Amino acid sequence: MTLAYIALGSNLGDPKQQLLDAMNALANLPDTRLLQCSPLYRTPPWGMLEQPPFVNAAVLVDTSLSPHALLDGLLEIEQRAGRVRAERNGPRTLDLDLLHVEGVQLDDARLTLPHPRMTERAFVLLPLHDLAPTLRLPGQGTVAELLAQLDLAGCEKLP
Ligand code: A4P
Ligand code: MG
Repeated sequence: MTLAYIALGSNLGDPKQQLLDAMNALANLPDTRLLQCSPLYRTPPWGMLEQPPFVNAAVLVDTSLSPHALLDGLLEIEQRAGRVRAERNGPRTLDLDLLHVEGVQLDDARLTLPHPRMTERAFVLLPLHDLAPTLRLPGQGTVAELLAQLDLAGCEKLP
């Protein structure tokens, strides 16, 4: 079994419910156990600013799926949530990104690990920090160190 960290985000429909449903779907992936869920955060849109605020979270799973099979599982859950791929950084019902898989570094046509843009995004590192502050990303420092360099303005933990 391998530990894997997954980021969840949504800003269309009922984002909070989308994330709770997605956590449930992740728990039901084959050969996978959901170990931990972060709190949910409301976060200001990053990248494309003219869109609704996001709700973001992160989870830790233990899985015997390969990283690519896990990615397929994530894409299928996004599809079931009605995800339509439109513009980059644009609004979405559900985005599931594979952040880090223990002991794995890879970069191919379908998958890059660790996720290449995670270290610059408070909406990713803030919930990840709740799960794994001392997690060290290859060549980049710990989650706590990386988060300390980011602007958390407007990010708010949901009750
Ligand atoms: N792919 C490669 N590596 C990975 C990986 N580690 N995890 C490939 C997941 N997918 C990976 O994904 C496109 C393709 O990337 C996948 O099919 C897979 O083969 P996508 O979900 O369409 O796009 P993306 O990589 O998520 O990039 P995109 O659409 O630009 O979205 P971003 O960059 O993730 O940004 N603001 C806030 N506050 N909160 C947010 O959650 N999200 C975005 C989306 C923008 N602003 C935001 C938020
Ligand atoms: Mg994605």
